[in-house]
Amino acid sequence: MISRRVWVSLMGAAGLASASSGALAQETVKIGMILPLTGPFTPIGKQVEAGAKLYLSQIGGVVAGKKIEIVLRDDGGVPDATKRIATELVVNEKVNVLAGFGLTPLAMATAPIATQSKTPLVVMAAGTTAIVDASPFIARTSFTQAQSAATIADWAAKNGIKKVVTLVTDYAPGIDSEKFFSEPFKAAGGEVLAQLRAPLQNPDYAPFLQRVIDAKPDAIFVFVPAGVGAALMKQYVERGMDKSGIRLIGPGDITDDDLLNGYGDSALGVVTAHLYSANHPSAANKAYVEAFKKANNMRPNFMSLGGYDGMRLITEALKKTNGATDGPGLIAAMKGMSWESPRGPISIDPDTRDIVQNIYIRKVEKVDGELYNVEFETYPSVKDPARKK
Ligand code: VNL
Repeated sequence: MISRRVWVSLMGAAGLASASSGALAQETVKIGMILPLTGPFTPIGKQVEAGAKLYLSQIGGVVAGKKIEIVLRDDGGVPDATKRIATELVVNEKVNVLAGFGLTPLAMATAPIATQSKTPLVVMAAGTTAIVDASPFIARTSFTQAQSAATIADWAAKNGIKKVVTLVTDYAPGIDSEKFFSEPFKAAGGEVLAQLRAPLQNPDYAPFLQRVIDAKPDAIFVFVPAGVGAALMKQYVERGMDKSGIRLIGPGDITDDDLLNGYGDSALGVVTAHLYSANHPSAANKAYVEAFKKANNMRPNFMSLGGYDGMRLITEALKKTNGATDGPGLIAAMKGMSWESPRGPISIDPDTRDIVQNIYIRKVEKVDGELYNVEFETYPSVKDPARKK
């Protein structure tokens, strides 16, 4: 924790420094982007970075007469590092906006800095509902776990799935996934036989999957964070669960476009609910996938959209303020914005600053020799169900 006194003096020093650095500083808007670019969650950082940079290059890097500069930093996925880097970016680099945040604890650790320094903070990856409540300066362009969890609950209950065991990674977005699947699923007449939680660090899924097999459910509902789903998928297949009649369902983190093709045919038929598929059939998405692949030599996954749309949110807000960068003005400009993203139509809820978006039900299928999540049903304009009274 930074004490209030130290904070005020740091900010005072920063103010003096910026006053003397003159006009040049005003011509550039700095976006401090903090992402995991080393460690197990590197793929998340890479996707968000690639999405953000693609959007910026497409608009030529200038908005409202100001040059937009991304100041990129690696936190290795460690909350203390995220917080320290955010402080450094605000105080020394004088960034106008903070952005990125690959996992919930990283966004949560940084929220007080956004509040204290009145710096808008755009969450481009993390998905726990509580994040946007942690500071009035936070807006989100990624997703909430509840959006996908509640949607797959509705779909499962209507499609002959009666008994489910849930298995989630034991941290905030996993707990949200478990709760916002189980509650609506039970309300719709479904039965949750067991709720299992695996550790975030070095999980061994074998004992959990054995308990699932013993419980004989119709389906296992799974949430694991993006980028690390392969270990679970491998054990699911090794135990023959793909052939045992226990279906795998969940939010789409486990079949994210980064990993999916590596799973092989055992992933065929897995049904998930999520905000994005690289296979999403729209002109905007075809153009996005093509440009993204050309620039990065990989498929965009759902995390990339948080970066792409996040840069759009920031730069459109700057247009609205005619380039003014004061925090309260920028965050006010972000509220209520809407546009067509490669994922479909999205908006920023003016009351919560959270994203509203379509959630699609998708099935893993082979398209032109590659595995994709093929969308077959749409739940339009889903507001975070965790907020409904
Ligand atoms: C989170 C949620 C992270 C969903 C994820 O991947 C994910 C989070 C790293 O809020 O921490 O797929």
